[in-house]
Amino acid sequence: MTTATLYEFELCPYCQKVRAGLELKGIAYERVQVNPMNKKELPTLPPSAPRKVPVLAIDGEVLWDSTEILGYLDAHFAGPPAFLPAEEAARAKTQEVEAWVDDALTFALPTVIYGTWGEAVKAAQVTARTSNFGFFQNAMVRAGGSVVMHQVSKRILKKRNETDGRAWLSREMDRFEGWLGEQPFVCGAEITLGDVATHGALTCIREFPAFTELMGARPRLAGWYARVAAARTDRRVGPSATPHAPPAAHAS
Ligand SMILES: N[C@@H](CCC(=O)N[C@@H](CS)C(=O)NCC(=O)O)C(=O)O
Repeated sequence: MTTATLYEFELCPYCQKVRAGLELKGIAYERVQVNPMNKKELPTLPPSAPRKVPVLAIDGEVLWDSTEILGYLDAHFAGPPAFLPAEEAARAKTQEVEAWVDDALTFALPTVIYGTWGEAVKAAQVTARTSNFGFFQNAMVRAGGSVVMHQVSKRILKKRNETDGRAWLSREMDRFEGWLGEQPFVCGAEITLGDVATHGALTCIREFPAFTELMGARPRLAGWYARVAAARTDRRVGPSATPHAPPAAHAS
């Protein structure tokens, strides 16, 4: 049986895309938290590969880039679900949704994770809790991480000509709901790549108040999120799967 190792950061939407893909394909995987400062846990990569996460070691191969990894999983683990539908228009649509995840959603999400000081402090705590830091690095991340992350969020907003992360995310989710329409999944009755990528990326904010706000305001999105979460739970193999139960309380 295939067992994969995913090298990741907990709050990285690209890594969460891959986790969604692995779970939906029923592939058991282990997670290795990579230290963002030196990335020393990463396996040997060819010089052409960026030293970024996600990296997936699977069946003797080392893969990087979330889009490439999902493509590999779909090619080698035929499904169900098949991430790419056979019909051309559906295939183009689901690829468009994945491209939107990579180009827009993954940039909007950090601005609601790190947007306020309270959120940035919480995010630094999540990173410190889940990473392989030594005592001093851990203390540094808790103290300094929130400042850095808050700055990162401000920089993204400026670069994208946005002023309010929540308003931006809301517009992006309007777009997603437009693709979804009244269907169970973006291409109809079956989960495809666009669902995998969007669900994975949104998983990053599930511990944050913005997630509860978003789902509370959008029953159609909440229904879709729950359907994909149920499929991930049903098909997952092994203990590493992402918990999807909404957190009991949201400390900010
Ligand atoms: N296109 C890549 C993007 C990966 C990426 O940007 N990863 C970020 C984390 S969210 C990273 O590793 N950043 C560390 C760095 O740039 O040093 C993918 O889809 O996997």
